Amino acid sequence: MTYVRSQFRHPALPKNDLGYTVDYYEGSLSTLCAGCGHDSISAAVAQACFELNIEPHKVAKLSGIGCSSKTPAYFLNNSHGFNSVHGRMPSVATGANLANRDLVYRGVSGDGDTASIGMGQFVHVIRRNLNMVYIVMNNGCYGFTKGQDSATADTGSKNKSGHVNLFEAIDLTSLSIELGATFVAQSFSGDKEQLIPLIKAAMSHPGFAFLNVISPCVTFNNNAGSTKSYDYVREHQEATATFDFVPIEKEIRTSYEEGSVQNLTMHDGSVIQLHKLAKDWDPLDRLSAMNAMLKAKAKDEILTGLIYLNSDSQDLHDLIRTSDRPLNSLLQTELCPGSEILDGINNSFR
Ligand SMILES: Cc1ncc(C[n+]2csc(CCOP(=O)(O)OP(=O)(O)O)c2C)c(N)n1
Ligand code: SF4
Repeated sequence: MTYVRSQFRHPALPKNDLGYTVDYYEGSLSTLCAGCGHDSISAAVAQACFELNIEPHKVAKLSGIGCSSKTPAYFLNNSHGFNSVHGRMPSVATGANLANRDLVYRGVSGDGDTASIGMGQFVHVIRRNLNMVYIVMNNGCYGFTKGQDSATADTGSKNKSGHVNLFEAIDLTSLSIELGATFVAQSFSGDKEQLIPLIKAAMSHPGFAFLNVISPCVTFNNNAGSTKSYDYVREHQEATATFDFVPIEKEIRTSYEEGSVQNLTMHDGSVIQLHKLAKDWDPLDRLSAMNAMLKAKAKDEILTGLIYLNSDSQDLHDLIRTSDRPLNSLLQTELCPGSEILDGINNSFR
């Protein structure tokens, strides 16, 4: 690990449509262990925002506590950020999003942060369909507190200290489909070809977009016998489809054979192109997505790619019919209906 980052940038570094180079989307130098999967996910987030021409000041990064929750410091230095309390990122995200719907909300959490202390908050943010991207950097352990098994550790998985986990794993991906998440994907930190377009699609989704990313902890859970090690995931990863994300203004060009591609048009007109590999699976059908997850589990496979998309998603603002203008920009005169109308409302409850 090096603590010195060169300030030199090649003058021919490509610029995006806003005139920024990718380093404008980077953050501080990471202090995570060299080889930690979380650093690859941070790099993928920066690359996705660069390619999508996102203005960093239009993004809010939120997290809980853990090595994973430290990562927002390592991408998008020019964005808003809030490193909250262990497991409590969803409620902070909900408050921020309700106050200002004009930002892109990106939550980062760990499997400990989400599947144990934060489980109550996680399930409720899903049912409310908050418009945010929620990334779990899933290493099956509590990296930050020295590698104890987390609730996503698979039954029979062995950690570095030789302890074998006896308990059933919580499968966050299946759980989020069950609870009504409207965009659900699964990926691996070592597969940036798949991860970057998935992050881009998640950011274009109007509603709760969940990304469960297996992200090996090289220090505490990368040993033989672990089911969240680099070797195990590479051997058991089973992609549902190869995946392209075509933003709204770009022309769709495909090199796939006709008939083998499924185009999923998103709310804003951008398109997800799926070249399907998995048979008997329809990403627009919740039951089919659940079945695909169960079948993969029975075969010890880790299904990756876009698992489920609800293209009719209505986010929390749509559901509770808030104003199109962000609430934090409304004046008191616009917010207060006046005592006559308030009296009428009060009388209607009598
Ligand atoms: C209320 C509270 N309880 C416990 C802790 C201790 N603690 C800090 S991080 C963490 C778990 C981190 O694991 P995970 O979310 O999986 O992230 P990782 O470090 O593996 O990326 C725990 C138990 C805490 N900071 N606050
Ligand atoms: S302890 Fe594990 S999760 Fe934490 S930085 Fe190191 S490798 Fe990553």
